[in-house]
Amino acid sequence: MTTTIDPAMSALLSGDEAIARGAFEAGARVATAYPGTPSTEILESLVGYEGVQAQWAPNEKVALEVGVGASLAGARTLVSMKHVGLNVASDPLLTASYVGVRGGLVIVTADDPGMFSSQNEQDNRHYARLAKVPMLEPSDSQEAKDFTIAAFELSERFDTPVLLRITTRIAHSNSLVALGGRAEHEPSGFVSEPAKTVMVPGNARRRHELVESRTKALAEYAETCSLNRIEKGDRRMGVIVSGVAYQYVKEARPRASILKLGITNPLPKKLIRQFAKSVEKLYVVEELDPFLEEQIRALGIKLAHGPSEPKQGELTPSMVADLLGVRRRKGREAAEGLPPRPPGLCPGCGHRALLTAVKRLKVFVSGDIGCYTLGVQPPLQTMDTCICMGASIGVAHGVEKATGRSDNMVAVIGDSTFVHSGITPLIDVVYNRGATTVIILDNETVAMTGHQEHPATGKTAGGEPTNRLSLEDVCRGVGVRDVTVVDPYDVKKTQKVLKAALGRAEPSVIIARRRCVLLDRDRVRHPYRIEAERCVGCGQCLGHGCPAIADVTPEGSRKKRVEIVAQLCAGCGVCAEICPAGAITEVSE
Ligand SMILES: Cc1ncc(C[n+]2csc(CCOP(=O)(O)OP(=O)(O)O)c2C)c(N)n1
Repeated sequence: MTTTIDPAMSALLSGDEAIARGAFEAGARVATAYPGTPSTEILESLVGYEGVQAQWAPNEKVALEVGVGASLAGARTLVSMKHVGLNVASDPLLTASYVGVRGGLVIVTADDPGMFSSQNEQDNRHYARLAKVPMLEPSDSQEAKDFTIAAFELSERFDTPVLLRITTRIAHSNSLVALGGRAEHEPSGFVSEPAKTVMVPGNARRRHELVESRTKALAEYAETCSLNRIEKGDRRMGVIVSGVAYQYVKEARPRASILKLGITNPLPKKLIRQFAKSVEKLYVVEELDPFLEEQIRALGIKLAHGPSEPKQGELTPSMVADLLGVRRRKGREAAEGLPPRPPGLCPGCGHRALLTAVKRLKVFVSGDIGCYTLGVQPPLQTMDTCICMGASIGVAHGVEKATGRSDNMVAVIGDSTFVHSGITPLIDVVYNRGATTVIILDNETVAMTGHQEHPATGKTAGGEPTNRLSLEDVCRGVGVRDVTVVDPYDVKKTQKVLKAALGRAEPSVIIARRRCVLLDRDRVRHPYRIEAERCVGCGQCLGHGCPAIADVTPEGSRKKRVEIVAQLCAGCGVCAEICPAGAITEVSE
């Protein structure tokens, strides 16, 4: 599948933007997603296209369920999420596979090998086999667009949801894309057909039969379709490859013969055998798990390399060059020798203020996923667990049930994460007579993934006003009687409220509400400074890890010397609050 690009009708797009463009051109009517790196920009980009109803869902499961509904009503629908999002959406996915579609249903899973911004690096190609749905893997932005359109067509032709898998490099790399017009697809409307859409066992058994025959038909289709192609080259070396690894193979061995798989589930076995026969030495190059390799070996095909172990981290062009025996001049890797720069909380971040109060209480902190997870780093070090989105409350409740105590621990969870999957575990705490203290860090946005809206911000994906979910009302509604809202900048008061909550024999929720400092940049605040004469050199202001506070202690000195970098200071005043000597003051004009 090669596209000739007319520069006048093209644009430089990231893989994410190209998928959005593909959905638009394919006539998608509905797009729904939950943010997550590296998939977020797909929906953000779709918001800008007329004719597509693009919206954020509270979580990925809901996103997919909305997608299933829209598809069953005949609309072409795109659902996008990061790899771990598919775990959340896996329940509807596995049965949506049985139900099939009416309007094409394309589900994008954006995997993150190397964990640039994720809690694990699972290889979601396994989901395609598990759910028995076709999977397409583009290798650049042009293919990201073309494969999206092809995925809608496949979905309707074979009555199946289609998984489109990208990885961070594809999602976030830009390349030229030929643009086309939109082909409108009028939704047919919902037609009642319980045998197809009501998955009671009797119906599901019949649908399962169809799923198995569908897989056979898809495998047959994969043998000849243009998404899989052989690039004939030097027959001494043949490489089977998909996704971004294709680019690395082309770079390392431009003359090798290549079987480029655009469909990685189900595999075209005859095509693979035919290719294997046509080359002397056969290699499989892939990132993470030996997903293709194991299936190819199971066909009895011999490879030129030994069985691969599951890999960790991203594949790099130099790793592929090594794998294919390319002799390289020893140079430095691009990132070699650079100091590591882990992300940190911003100056003025309300999360830091809140975690400072938590740290002082020396409690066990059941953490969650969001900017506040960065509190695990020194000097704050106020995070004892972090498993997956929404886990903080359940984990805390488990610790409480195991130890019989709730006065020495808190659960911390962000506003978006609470809406995503924190409400049901809070119900569990109430239902099972727990007394866990839950802190919702409400910065009125999804900060971690780049400031998206969510139900408690009162704005839609397009920034229009909508019904605002009240976190207080939700907590009270599920039965928590002790709900308090605090401003985390007020560290002393927050600490007091926290202490009181820990002493209660019932569940408490503290909503620490402070808008994300990056969304509040227009607000004029004066920086703070340290009055050297009053500073006692205790170093307590350094303990909360604000990047605007610099340790300038001369070597050998026991007394700390500290300075505030005015250009970085956001003027939150939290350091002034925690300074025991009153040595930090606001700079007046
Ligand atoms: C299942 C799943 N979906 C999406 C993500 C990506 N992600 C990480 S944190 C986060 C939400 C953070 O928002 P919030 O809880 O409000 O905290 P903030 O970053 O604003 O402090 C998201 C969407 C993820 N890690 N797991």
